[in-house]
Order: sequence, then C-alpha cells, then structure tokens
Amino acid sequence: MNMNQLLSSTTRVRTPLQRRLIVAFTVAASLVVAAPSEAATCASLMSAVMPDVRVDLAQEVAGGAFVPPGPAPNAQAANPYAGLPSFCRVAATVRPSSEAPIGIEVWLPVNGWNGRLRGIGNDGFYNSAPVGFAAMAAALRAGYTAVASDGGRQGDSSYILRSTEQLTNFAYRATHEMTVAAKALATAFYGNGPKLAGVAECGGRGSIGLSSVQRYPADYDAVAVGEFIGDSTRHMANQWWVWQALHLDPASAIPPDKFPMIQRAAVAACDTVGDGIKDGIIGDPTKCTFDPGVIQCKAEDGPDCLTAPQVAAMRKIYAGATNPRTKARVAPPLMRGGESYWTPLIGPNPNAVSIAFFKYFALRDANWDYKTRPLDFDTDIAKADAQTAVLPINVTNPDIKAYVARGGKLMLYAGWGDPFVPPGISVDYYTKVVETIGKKAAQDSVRLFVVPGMRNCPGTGGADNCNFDPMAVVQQWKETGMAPDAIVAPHFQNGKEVGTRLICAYPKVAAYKGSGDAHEARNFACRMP
Ligand SMILES: [Ca+2]
Repeated sequence: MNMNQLLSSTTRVRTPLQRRLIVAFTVAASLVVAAPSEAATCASLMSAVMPDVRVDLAQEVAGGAFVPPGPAPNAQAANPYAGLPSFCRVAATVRPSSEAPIGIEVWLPVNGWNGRLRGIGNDGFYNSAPVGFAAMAAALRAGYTAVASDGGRQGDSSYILRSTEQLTNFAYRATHEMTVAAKALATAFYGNGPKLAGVAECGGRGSIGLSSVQRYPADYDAVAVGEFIGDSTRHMANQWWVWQALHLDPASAIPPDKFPMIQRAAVAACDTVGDGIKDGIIGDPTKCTFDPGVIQCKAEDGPDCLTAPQVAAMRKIYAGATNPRTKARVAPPLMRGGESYWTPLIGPNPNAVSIAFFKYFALRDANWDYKTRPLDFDTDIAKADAQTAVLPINVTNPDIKAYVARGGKLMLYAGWGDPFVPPGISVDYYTKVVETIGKKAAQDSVRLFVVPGMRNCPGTGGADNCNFDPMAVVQQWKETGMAPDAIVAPHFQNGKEVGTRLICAYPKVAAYKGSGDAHEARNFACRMP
C-alpha cells in the first residue's frame, strides 16, 4: 500500500515518521548525530560536580551486557535488554532535602547519540516504583540519552501523611532534578548538551511531562501526554461515582458480562454520530445520547437486558459525577461506546488507587472506610479541592505561557473509550489552556487528539486501537515547526491490523467522505462536529 495516498491532497510533503505512521504536516526529518567537541570518558563522570548530586556509579556497559538489579526476569518473557547497545551508565543520588533522597539513572549512548534527551516517568503514584529501566532501554535503543528517577519517595501512599518532602519529590522535584543532572552529564560526556529534550508518556507516568511544562518550562521542548492523569481529584472522583452507582445498592450491580451488550446497544444507537458511517465505532461520543432505558428488561432479568435499578445506575454513570447539593458537575463521565473496557472499575471492590487517593491525599484520614462512609460528592470533593497535599500532584495549571513562549510543544491525547480517566478531563484541560494562553499561541503550540474506539494508550492490543508514536509526532513538530493537525495511524482490532485511521486534532472529528473502504484513512476528512 502506498502510504502517501493516505494523506489529503492539501498536504505538501509526505514522509513516514516511522514504519507505518504518517502525520499530516510537512516534515524535513534528518537525524543529526552530535559531533562531540570535548567529550569526557564515562568513568570521569564519577567526579562530575552538580549541586546536591552525588554520582554513585559511572560505568561503561558493553553492548548486550546490562543486567537490571533485582530478581532475574521471567525466562519466558521478552528481555527488554537483549542486544542493548553499549552505553555510559550513571547512577546518582540527588538530595534536595536530607529526608528525601532521589535516585536517578542517566544512560548515554556511547555511539550514535541522536543528540536528544528523553525523560522517562515513574510509576510510583500508589506504591513507590523503581527506576523504569525497560523504558530507558527502549529510549537508548532509539538513540536517546535517557533519564529516569525512582520518584524520590518510599513505600505505599501513606507516606503522604508523613513527608511533604517526598510528596514534593514525586509531584515535580524528582523530574526537574533528574533533567538538570542529565543535561549536565550529557554536556560533559559529549561536549555539547542535547538539542532537544522530550517526554512522551501515557498514564500515570505522564504527570512528569505536565509538571515540567507547568513548573519548569525550560526543562523540555517536546512533551506528549496521554491519558491525562493531571487531575487526580476528578479522575478518582469519577471512579468512586461509577463504583457507588453500581454497588451502594446491591440491586444496581451489573454483571461484567452485560457490559459488552450495553456497548453494542450504545454503538447501534450512535454508530453514525460524528463519523457518518456504521463501522462499529462512535466517532463523536460527546454527541451520543443513547439512553439505557431502551434495553430495560420487559419482564424478568436476562443477559440481554438491564433491570430497572441497573438502568438507573447506567444513567448515573453516563451523566457523570455531580454535586448532590449544587447539581454542579464534579467530573466528566465515562463515554458511551467504551463499556466493554470498564471491567477494572465495575467489580465488587473499588480500585485500590482510588481508595488510597481519597484516604491519604484528599481526606488525609488513614481510618477512612468507604464501606461505612461512602464518598460524599459535595463535602469530600470540597475537602480534596482545599487539600494542599493534593495540589502539587494535580498538575492542572493551564498557564503554560512560559513553556510555549520558548517554543515548547505540547501534545495531549486520550481515548474516548478510557475506563480509568474520563477523556473529558483532557478536553477540559485543553480548553482551559486555549482560554489561558490564547488561540494564536495554542494554534502554534498545543494539540489534543481524542481517538475514537481507543481505550487509553496507543498500540496494537485491545479490542480497538491505533498504533502511533506520540514521541515521534511531537518531536517532528518541534523540529520542523509544522503542527500536526491529523495523524494517520495503523488501526488494530483484537490485535489484528485492519487498516488505517484518521485521527483529527480536537475539536475536529474524522468524518467519512461517503465512499470507499471504511478501513482506509484516506476516505475520511477532519471536520468540525
Ligand atoms: Ca461509526
């Protein structure tokens, strides 16, 4: 297939970003390999002097020789370190405060550095997590100098009650410190610093991109954040809203095997909404008003219908978390058309992270028991909003003027099918950013892509997915100056490639042109809804 044919005729230059990804903007990709001027040896980085930083290890690792600390990986699993190119490994400890050290790792390719730095996030929102070695290995393999941290906090979420310093580390300081150190080490090792610093993370790790953009605008130049975890209060509130709608009254519980049936009914009602074609995907679920009353059981309960209390629960979930006193919206809802993805949220027990969030971050009450005192969507949300422990974790500041003024690019993306974080949270943040920095600056520097049918992060797995590389998209944008207004990505269903999809920058929606194969992106155009 000629991928160039997939782009609209208005696109001037068509160059694949990677094997099968095309972005609808002009690209002039050239891989510039940094030419070291006064390079240092790896071992000499042991004596690198940086404020509050102690270098613990600076060692060249031969190609294929890296073995991560800890127990040996499962022999059956793919080894992410197999055949890794040789690199200079630096491990260091940053001590911005005596009680909360931050462990960092910086991996610098010995040969073939692409001249760029890639920051890797940490998974320790709930329980502390080690440095993400596998993600570092993937970045190194692609030619980047990679940097990651251990988050600078220890143990489970109860640390919030004990250590403001650790919270500060995890919320933003660890990312900033590791980035400053990595740039200094790259400059020392290669003789010149990175020409571009990028972050592309999906899910919990994505907060490193947003904390940098909002608080340290000079740290990164190209940031892609998927499945916005930047407003934990809203996204955790929605998880409680869903759970309480289904489980406060046992009659409301809906067996998991009914959710695919609910999704089929929603898609049948709204398949042509937004995209104008019956292809099993709701193109614009914000315009879908499917009411679950149409699948209410006429007589007895059965696998293909919902009881009256189950219908009421679904109506609540679709409406979204609401303050019972003021009727104001607390959080955006999960969207129609993604119900079969909701399995992690609908079971008998609430998500452990949502328990930890309200117990430790928001209510600061280690004894809070949701079984005896359900979450109150008036007073408890007010408490969360006033809770200073939550504020640094919630990276919701829409004022990113300093970041865009120095040329930084921000790409946000989400899936309309996301069961964990309502995609409306990304839409809300994007909308506030545009209002705050102005349409012109946003047009130059910010994009949001919300992918129909996608669960949360791009890839090849799941019932429906699009496989695009956000790092490649935002990096090309920064390096060429041409903003991506659409992405053409390989489309996967149940792990099988079925064609290509056009993904439009919000608020535009990919609409079928009226003829041709619905599995081909070229038969769609981006239109205002
Ligand atoms: Ca459709």
